[in-house]
Amino acid sequence: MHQYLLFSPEVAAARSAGKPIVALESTIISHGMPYPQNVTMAQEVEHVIRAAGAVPATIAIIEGKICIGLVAEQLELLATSPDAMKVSRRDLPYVLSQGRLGATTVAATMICAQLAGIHVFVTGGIGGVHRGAETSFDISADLQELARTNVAVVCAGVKSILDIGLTLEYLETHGVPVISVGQPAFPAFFTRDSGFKADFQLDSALEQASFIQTKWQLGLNGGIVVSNPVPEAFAMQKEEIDGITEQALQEARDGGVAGKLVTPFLLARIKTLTEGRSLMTNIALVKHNAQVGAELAVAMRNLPGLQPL
Ligand code: PSU
Ligand code: MN
Repeated sequence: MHQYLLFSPEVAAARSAGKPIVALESTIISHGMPYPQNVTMAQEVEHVIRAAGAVPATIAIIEGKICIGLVAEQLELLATSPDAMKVSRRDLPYVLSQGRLGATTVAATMICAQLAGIHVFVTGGIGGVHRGAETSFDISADLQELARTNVAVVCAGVKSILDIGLTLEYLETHGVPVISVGQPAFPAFFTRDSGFKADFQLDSALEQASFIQTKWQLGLNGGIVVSNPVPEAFAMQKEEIDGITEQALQEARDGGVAGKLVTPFLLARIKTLTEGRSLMTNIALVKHNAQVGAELAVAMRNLPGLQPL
C-alpha cells in the first residue's frame, strides 16, 4: 500500500470485502459551496452512494496523509476551515510535505483515487478551458489529468463560465471520451443542454462499465467523462444563468482575479447573484451524479476481468 494513503475504517472494510467504491472530491466542499450546505451536501451524497450498494470515499489531505474516506469530524473540518488549501496536481507535494489541510480538485482526486485503486469518481462539474484562454492560458489541470489518469469521472458537464466548445476540443485532442447519459447532448451543469453533443450516448451502467473496461484493456490510459444532466425539475433557465455568468465573468476581469482563485470566485458570485438558487441546483445535480456513479461502480465490480483493488 502506498505510504501516503490512509483509509477510513469504512473504506478499509469495503476494500477487504471487495465492495464497489466511489471516490468524491473535497474542493467542492471547501471552495465550491458555503457552510453549512457544503457539509449537508457531502453527507447526502455519501448516503445516496451507500443506498445504491457502493461505498463512498471522500478524499482530502490531512496531516501529511491522503485520506481515502472521511469520518464526520473530518468532513466538518474541511467544510469549516477557511485555510483549507485548494489542491490540484501541482500542489500535492506541498500540502503533504508541509502537513497542511488540503481539499482535492478533480485532478488531485483522480490521482489519489488511482493510487487507492478506485476507478469511479463522482463530482459536480469538472474544470475546463476558460473563456479568453487564448490570452490568459487558463486551462484547468483537470483536463490534463483526464488525459493521463485511469479514473472515470461522473459529472454534470462543465459550467458556462468556461468555453465549453474549446473544452470538448481539448478533450478530443487528448483522447478523452465524453459519454452522455440519457440524452445525446453534453450538459452545461445548471442546464441540461450545452448546445454541444457528447461523443457517445450510453444509458445503462453496464454499457458504460464495458466501454471503460475496453478502453483500459486496450492500454489506452486516461480518464472518461461520464456526463449526466441535472434532473429536469432542478435545471435553471438558460437566459437567467447566461446573464449572471456574464456579470460574474466581468467582475472577475475587473477585479484582476487570476490563477486558482478564478473558479471559486465565479462559483461564489453566481450563488449570490442567483440568490442561492444555483446552490440548490448544484446540490441536486451532485446527488444525481452520485446515483449514476454508484450504479457504474457496482456494474464495474460485476464485470469479469477488471483489476481487483
Ligand atoms: N466546477 C464546479 N464546482 C467546483 C469546481 C469546478 O462547478 O467545485 C472545482 C473542482 O474541484 C474542479 C476545480 O476540479 O474547481 C477546478 O478548478 P480550476 O479551474 O482552478 O482548475
Ligand atoms: Mn485555472
